Amino acid sequence: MRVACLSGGVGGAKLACGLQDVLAPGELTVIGNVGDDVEVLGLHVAPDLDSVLYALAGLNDEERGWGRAGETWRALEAARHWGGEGWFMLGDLDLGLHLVRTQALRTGDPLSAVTARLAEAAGLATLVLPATDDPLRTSVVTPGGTFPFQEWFVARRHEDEVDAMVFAGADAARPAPGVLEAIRDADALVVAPSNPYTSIHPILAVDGLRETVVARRERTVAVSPLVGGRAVKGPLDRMLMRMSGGTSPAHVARCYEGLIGALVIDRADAPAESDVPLVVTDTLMTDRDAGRRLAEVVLEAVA
Ligand code: FO1
Repeated sequence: MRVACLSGGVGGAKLACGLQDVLAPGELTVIGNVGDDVEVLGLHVAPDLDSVLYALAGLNDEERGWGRAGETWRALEAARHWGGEGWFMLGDLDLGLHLVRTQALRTGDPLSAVTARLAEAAGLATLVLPATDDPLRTSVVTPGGTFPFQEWFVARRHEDEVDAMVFAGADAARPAPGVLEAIRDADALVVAPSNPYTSIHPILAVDGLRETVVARRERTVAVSPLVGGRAVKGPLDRMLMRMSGGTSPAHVARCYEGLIGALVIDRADAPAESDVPLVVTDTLMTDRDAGRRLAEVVLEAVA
């Protein structure tokens, strides 16, 4: 069974792990958001792709949610000591990946080729594709101004309310090689329990992506990132309330209007009504087994 998964960072990475565990090697393709990418200390950091790579390879820090397990921070301490920027936490192990990626990008390799090499180095059979190789950067429009995504998320601790998102470069961004084919040819397309506004919409903003998903909507299932109307992590509940007027499954489904054939929701959010069929299960991925169980339910929903 061929499965494609649209994914942001932490929640997406967990479900991708579950899908990888229940599928045969090579059956899963993860298409990751690059709108959160940021240049720090001259290095190209791709947080969502890295969360997926690290989780699939079993290298991720489960408690923190991002970065690597067993991380140390000596290089960052040294950078701060010498007056370098220190607001974005880059660990020593993590930095190794950013060095390799940045060097390859500087020699002209596309992000998709570099990501494929990183996945291969991690021993993954799963294909990890950036949505686009072209520059696409998310900014967040707030009452206090418009901020680059990571400035809002990390430096300002996503405290500002959000009025809108801007995906700079989306007009010119073409899908990375293999992205449209993976979406079109998959037996099931899964939209991970990531923040629709910050993680999934920038993927869909890439040229041809949305249309390709619309064309196969019946075999596409999204997993709601809410449990009991609250975000498992991050600012999604506040964003939904302000931009969509509520945090029910119907409000989540509306973020994917015309794109999905079913929405998987947590038991804590049922009973509920929505324009798309709802599948009720436990969506909280507290450990790898829970991710595997959720993956099974998700795949059954499109069978
Ligand atoms: N999140 C934070 O809240 N603070 C950080 O300093 C931080 C550093 C960081 C470094 C590498 C990386 O891959 C992710 C990192 N994240 C950090 C997480 C990241 O900002 C978010 O997970 C995503 O961009 C949201 O999907």
